[in-house]
Amino acid sequence: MLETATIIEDYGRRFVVQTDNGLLLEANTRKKRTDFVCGDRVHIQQINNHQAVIEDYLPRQSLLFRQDEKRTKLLAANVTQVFVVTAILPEPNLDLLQRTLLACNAANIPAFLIINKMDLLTDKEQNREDFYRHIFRLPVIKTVAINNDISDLKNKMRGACNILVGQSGVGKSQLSNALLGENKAKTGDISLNEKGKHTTTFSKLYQIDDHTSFIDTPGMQSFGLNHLSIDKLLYYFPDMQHLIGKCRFHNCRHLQEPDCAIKNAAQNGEINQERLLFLQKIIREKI
Ligand SMILES: Nc1nc2c(ncn2[C@@H]2O[C@H](COP(=O)(O)OP(=O)(O)OP(=O)(O)O)[C@@H](O)[C@H]2O)c(=O)[nH]1
Ligand SMILES: [Mg+2]
Ligand SMILES: [Zn+2]
Repeated sequence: MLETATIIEDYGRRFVVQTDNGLLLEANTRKKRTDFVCGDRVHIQQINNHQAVIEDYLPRQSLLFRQDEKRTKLLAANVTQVFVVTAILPEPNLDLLQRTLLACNAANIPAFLIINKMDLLTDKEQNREDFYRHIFRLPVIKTVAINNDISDLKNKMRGACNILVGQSGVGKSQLSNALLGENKAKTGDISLNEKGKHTTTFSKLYQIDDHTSFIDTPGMQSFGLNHLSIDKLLYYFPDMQHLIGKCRFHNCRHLQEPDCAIKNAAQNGEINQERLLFLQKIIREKI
């Protein structure tokens, strides 16, 4: 008999599921299927007291994923809010950040930006916060995870299925522990992370209360956007959306074309020059 469960730990091919009766089971897939992900609601066949096979997933409310030439990497299913975590240290990877936010917009999942490690603040950081607000038009939440200074985050998460994503070492697992009020997630030293070693190696879904959950994920280094089509790209740039359809050519790629509304706007300071360069970089990847 099939039972319904939720994937709460995701090791790629191996999973832990929680049945609707609260039972935790190790689960594998049939035929090496890899199209399941943390947050998925699934039908399972229980094998014994601690093992099950995942048969299929139920319709998804949302799906966050990245895609490069080689493969599609699912990040989470059914999340209703994404928290993109940055920190004062390590230095934010702006390319990764912008890509992540494009993917959130494309997946139609509201995003928030976290600046963690505010205890390490310097003057430079103020500019960065303004930049984020201006460019991404997103709520910015400041936290100090090590001091459990996360009340804004907790409020924003309430009642939603949330996910923490971002580069390695920004404090996603430290935030997870602060949210849970106990040290369940392993946290790591940044110096190790800088050598490319990620502390968190699998995604895990935690329940805060009956209506609130979040997923802690492994750090990301890249974010492929192969799945976004050129003609829809501008819709995912909140700072450029108003210029859609204003270029001389309807199929303008905003590169060499004359009378390009995007390039003009960047020239007169209406949109940020770095954003134009980022847009052009993404477009060049697609032609
Ligand atoms: N000063 C300071 N350090 C913090 C804060 N939050 C986290 N850290 C430290 O930053 C380091 C990395 O934290 P993690 O939570 O492991 O980072 P992560 O984002 O989960 O990293 P990955 O699992 O590799 O993706 C640890 O040494 C934490 O103690 C903070 O608010 N302030
Ligand atoms: Mg972690
Ligand atoms: Zn144009």
